[in-house]
Amino acid sequence: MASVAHGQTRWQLATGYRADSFHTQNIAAFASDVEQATNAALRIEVRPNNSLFKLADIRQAVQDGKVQAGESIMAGMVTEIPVAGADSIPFVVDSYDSARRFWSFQRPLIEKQFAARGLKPLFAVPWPPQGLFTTFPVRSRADFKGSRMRTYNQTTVRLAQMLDATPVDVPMVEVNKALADRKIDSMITSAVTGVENRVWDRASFYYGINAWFPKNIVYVNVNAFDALAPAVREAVLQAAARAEVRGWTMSEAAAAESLLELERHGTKVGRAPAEFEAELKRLGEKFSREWVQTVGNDANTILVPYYFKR
Ligand code: PCA
Repeated sequence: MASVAHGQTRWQLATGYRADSFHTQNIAAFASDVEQATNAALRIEVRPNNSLFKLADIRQAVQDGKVQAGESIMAGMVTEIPVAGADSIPFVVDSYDSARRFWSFQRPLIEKQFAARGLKPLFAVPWPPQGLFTTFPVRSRADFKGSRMRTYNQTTVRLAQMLDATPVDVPMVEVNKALADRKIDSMITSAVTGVENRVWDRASFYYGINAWFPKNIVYVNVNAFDALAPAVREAVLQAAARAEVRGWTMSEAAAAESLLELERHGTKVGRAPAEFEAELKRLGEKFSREWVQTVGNDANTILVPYYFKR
C-alpha cells in the first residue's frame, strides 16, 4: 500500500474513532507535524471512523502490513496482549499524574509485546476518567439487576456481570443510536464520549466514579518504519513524543469541558451514593485479583513499582 513517488512515502493510519474526537485531532496534528518536518517526504493520511478497518481489527491489519499505521484502545488487545489491559483495572489510577507514572511502568512491556509482533508503538494518550452514565438514578447495585449495560472491553464486561447487568457490546460511534433504540440503560465511559454521542436525551445521570484512564495507542508496522530514511524516522519519533505530551493535555482539557457540556444539556453530574461507590471499589478489587492471576508476573512488573516506587 505504501507508494513512493518522487521520494515521497505515503502511509495510511486507521482508527476506529471519529475525525472530530480529540484523539483523532491529535493524530491529525501529528501527521501534519511529520509532513512539515520531513518536507512532505512522509505523508500520513488518517482514516477515521472504522472506515479502513474496524477498531477491533486494526492491530492485526497493521501487523499483517495491510495498512502501515493504526490506533487502538489498548485494553481492546487483552486477548493477545494481556498486559495491554493494565490501564483498565478499576480504581488503580486516579489522576492524570498517576496515569503518567503508570504508563512509564507499563510502556516497556508494551514495547516488548509490540516488537514481538513487528509493531512499533509511537505514542499513547488516555481517555478522560471513566464515569458511570445511567438512564435511572442509582441508589444501590440492585438497580442494575436485569438492566443492560454498554461495554467496550473486558473490564466493562466483567463489571456488568458483577452488577448482574447484561453486557451489551456497542462500538463507541454507535452509542447514541443504542441509547435511542433503548438497547442500553447504562455505561461506564468518559464524559467526553458521552458528549460526542449526545447522550443527554436518555442518560440523565453521570456519576464521576473516576474508575480508570484507558489509553489509545498509535503504532506503525516496523517494516514500514524501517523503510524510511533515518532522518524521516527521527522526525516521526520526535513528532510522536510531542503528540504524546499534547494528547495528554487535550485529554485533561476535554475531561473538564465535557462535564460542563453534559450539565448544560441537563445531565445531572455528581458523585455516586457513598455506599454504592464502596461496593464498586470492592468489585474493582475483585477484578484486580482476577487480572493479576491471569496476567501473572508481568502484572507485578507494573503494579509493584507503581505502588512502591516514588
Ligand atoms: N471512550 C471509549 C473508550 C473509553 C472512553 O472513554 C468508548 O467508550 O468506547
